[in-house]
Amino acid sequence: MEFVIVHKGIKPYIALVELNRPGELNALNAQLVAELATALQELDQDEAIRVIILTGNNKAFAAGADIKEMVDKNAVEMLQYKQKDSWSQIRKIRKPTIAAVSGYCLGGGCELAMTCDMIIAAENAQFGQPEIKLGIIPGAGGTQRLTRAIGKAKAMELILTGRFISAREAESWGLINRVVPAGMHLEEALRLAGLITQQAPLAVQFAKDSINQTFETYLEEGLDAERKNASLLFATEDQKEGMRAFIEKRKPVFKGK
Ligand code: DAK
Repeated sequence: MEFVIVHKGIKPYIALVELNRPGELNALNAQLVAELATALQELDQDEAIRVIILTGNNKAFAAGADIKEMVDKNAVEMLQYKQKDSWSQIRKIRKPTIAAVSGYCLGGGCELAMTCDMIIAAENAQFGQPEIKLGIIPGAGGTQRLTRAIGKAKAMELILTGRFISAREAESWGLINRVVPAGMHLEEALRLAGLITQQAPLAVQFAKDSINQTFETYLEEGLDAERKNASLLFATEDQKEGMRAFIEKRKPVFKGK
């Protein structure tokens, strides 16, 4: 692989995957993303590995999708962009993934970090979705994952202005797990990964799968399920009792029926 390096054996059960295109601040071209998807899929099948850490270099985790590769593409070519398959392979990794971020984490780079299950950032990290400044919008999940992570108002602000936020701000907004001093992000990611490797591997994978259901269920489906459950409760004695007690200005006596 040219743009991705896989390190095993640093600590038991942990693999470190390093993005390695430093001259372009790890800009994500199709080859890099394809190599990354292949590396992650192989590690997902490797019984000796329980947690995967994804990192860049000190200056950049990744400064976004490769603008030079995209500049002349038309809409149809973007819809058929090969990267799409690689991104969906990355999203389907079953083992827990931790992004260890230093420096720029922008656009597709920020989307890649958000695809990971947890994010540890060095103090010099900067996060942002600056696509708007290029006349486009995030196309690898940014509008969805950022909104789920930090809420609508703040996601609107970041995506509509394209401004960068510091690691501290990202932490206080709930985008990342925590900030550590510059240069300590890998050590902290390894420490966190080490705690997870001590747990039952299948339980860890099932927990990840269950937590991700929260994000993979559409709001429409969520609202539908909520409405059905709320309506169903009108078939219980406790609903009648609770509402009558309110009207009769007394305490309800609930029976669980
Ligand atoms: N793409 C290509 N090259 C990049 C790059 C990028 N995203 N970011 C940096 N580079 C290159 C620079 O061109 C420069 O190369 P040379 O000129 O030396 O050949 C080298 O990396 C060093 O960058 P700078 O000289 O600019 O370094 P500075 O420290 O001065 O500035 C910076 C660092 C991060 C502030 C600056 O490089 C920057 O603003 N970079 C672009 C950040 C950005 O706009 N990121 C978002 C990219 S758009 C979609 C799927 C995905 C996407 C869209 C659609 N579909 C499926 C529809 C995603 C889009 C994006 O991510």
